[in-house]
Amino acid sequence: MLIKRPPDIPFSEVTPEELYVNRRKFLRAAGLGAAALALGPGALAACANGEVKETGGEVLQGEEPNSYEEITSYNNFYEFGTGKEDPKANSSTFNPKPWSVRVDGLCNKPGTYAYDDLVKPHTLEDRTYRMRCVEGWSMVIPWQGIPLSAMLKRFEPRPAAKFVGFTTILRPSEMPGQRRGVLDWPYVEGLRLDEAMHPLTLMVTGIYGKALLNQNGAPLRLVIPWKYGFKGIKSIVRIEFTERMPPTTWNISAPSEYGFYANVNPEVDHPRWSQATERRIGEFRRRRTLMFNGYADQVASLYTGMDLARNY
Ligand SMILES: Nc1nc2c(c(=O)[nH]1)N[C@H]1C(S)=C(S)[C@@H](COP(=O)(O)O)O[C@H]1N2
Ligand SMILES: [Mo]
Repeated sequence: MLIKRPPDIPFSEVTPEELYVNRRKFLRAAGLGAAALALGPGALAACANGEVKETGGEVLQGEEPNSYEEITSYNNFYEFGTGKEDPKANSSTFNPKPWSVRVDGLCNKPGTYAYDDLVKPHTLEDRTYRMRCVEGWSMVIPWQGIPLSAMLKRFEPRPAAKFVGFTTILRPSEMPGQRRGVLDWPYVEGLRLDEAMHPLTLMVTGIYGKALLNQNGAPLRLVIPWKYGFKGIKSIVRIEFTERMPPTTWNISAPSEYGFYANVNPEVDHPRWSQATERRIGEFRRRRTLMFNGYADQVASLYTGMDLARNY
């Protein structure tokens, strides 16, 4: 679905948040909401370069997106401090331009790719996803980005590649958290290649149609909506195809608490707290957490035969 805007008004003068929320209300009023927004990934024809289309990540009844203010002021990004308000307060001097990503490991097209080379060949898609943090809070976020599969295919992963690892920038001069040993820096994450290639997995460039702010992981960050938020590594500078499972920062930090898979699962508690319910930012009553964060129909088959309590 194309986001139509009046031809004379530059995008920057439209308030994206109003545009998105009003469009949803309109769709719902027309009785189209669920159907129009529940289209599976790839259900719509690709459109020309630079345009935006909306697919995948159905928005359910009673789950309005969080506000731009909420999404950009309540964050986890330990490079800028451990408090929820620290990333916004401490990231204004971080400079994500210019940006490039080193691609290496088991692929035929390794190299250092400039941001524009990575992003420009693709159509940006709008995907509103339910997001669940391992600490027990959640949001609904209108991401904008590129299916990770489309980006990775261009590097031609070799058959021996079974995993893909990601690394956040190491820049202690602009990231005060990296001047302290709270975590092993740089932050690293990883996915099994089939998880990385799943149509829901997104390399994100924006929120509400605006370029990512520093606190949300500018200029490129991952989003895997059926996994706990810590898998969604921010400010990525390296992508590596590997045969073996790559190390992941929270697993290194506390292996008995954070595994490699980190699939949202209300039945598998964190050793120090239950994962059965969550607090949606902006709401008072807790919600029940959904298996695979509500994306079980799309992703459960990735884990057939796996013991999800062991592979947490
Ligand atoms: N590099 C890096 N990426 C990170 C983190 C971090 O501390 N450093 N925090 C993770 C956690 S725990 C969560 S919940 C999400 C939060 O993303 P958001 O602030 O955009 O909502 O980012 C993830 N990505
Ligand atoms: Mo998190």
